[in-house]
Amino acid sequence: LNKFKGVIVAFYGCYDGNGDIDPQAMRDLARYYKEAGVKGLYVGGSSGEGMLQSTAERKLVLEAVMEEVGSEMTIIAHVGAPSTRESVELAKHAEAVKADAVSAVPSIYYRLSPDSVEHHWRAMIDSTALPFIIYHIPQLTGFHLSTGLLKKLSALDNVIGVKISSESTYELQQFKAAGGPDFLVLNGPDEQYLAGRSMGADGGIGGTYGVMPELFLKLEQCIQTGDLESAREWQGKINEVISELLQFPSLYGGCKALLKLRGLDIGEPRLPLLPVTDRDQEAVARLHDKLTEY
Ligand code: HMN
Repeated sequence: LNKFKGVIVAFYGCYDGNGDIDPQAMRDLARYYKEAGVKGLYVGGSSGEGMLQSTAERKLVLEAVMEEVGSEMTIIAHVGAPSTRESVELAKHAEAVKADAVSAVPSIYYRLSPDSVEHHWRAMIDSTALPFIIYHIPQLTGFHLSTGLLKKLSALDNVIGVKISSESTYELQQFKAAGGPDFLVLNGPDEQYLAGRSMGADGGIGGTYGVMPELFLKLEQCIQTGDLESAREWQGKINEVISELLQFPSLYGGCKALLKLRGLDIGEPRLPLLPVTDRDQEAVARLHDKLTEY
């Protein structure tokens, strides 16, 4: 399970000037993370805008990432789609291109019973031999995973862990206790990486890691060596950046504008996620300067 522990970057959607998927930009971005020392990528999740892409596009994205870094990094494919049918299709595709694991949110839009969500996840879990990581993000999906259902699912052989993006470290601890020592718990809220790790998370998957991978790697390093004071300092610096990013018209618009100043042009987020405006450029540049100081 070690390959899933630590800092896993939630990979961004990469588009060209027409708003189409840009495989070359995907490859460049994946290579950039590999060179920064990141161990794994979470592809097609919230940060990857998977929910805003067609099934064919999502396959293209995963293929580009696999071709570039599939043999060098841990690749978790987020395959959750509104319908079970498409989620299963994407899970099978992830297995065919040799991703290391699949992961999925519950179906979105309809109010679903726990039975329904269980069924949805089970269909994906049973459709491949790949490890499965449950994705719990109730503020976006509207579905609140109970510790009971988590316990039931964690007993299945393929289910190796949960990515928990709810902002409760109590719930995180409860999930860890329910899953047992060999069950992975991955922290979702980047602002609470240190808190999540101290309450039992084995690492994290995050949407802001991608603009400052070095800082998250340093933070993780401090946690591993038990240097809590430095860890708190790094988390503080990270949170200054996140607080500013959250001021932009969309978080990912801000992240992409920032990466552009680092020489990585991955386009704008797909609408309805808004890009930054001309007015925001100054703030982006200030943030970029701040990051280069660290
Ligand atoms: C993903 O699935 O791509 C992300 O890892 C999701 C991740 O948990 C993010 N949560 C949300 O977007 C709600 C966080 O990284 C979040 O962006 C960050 O903590 C800033 O608030």
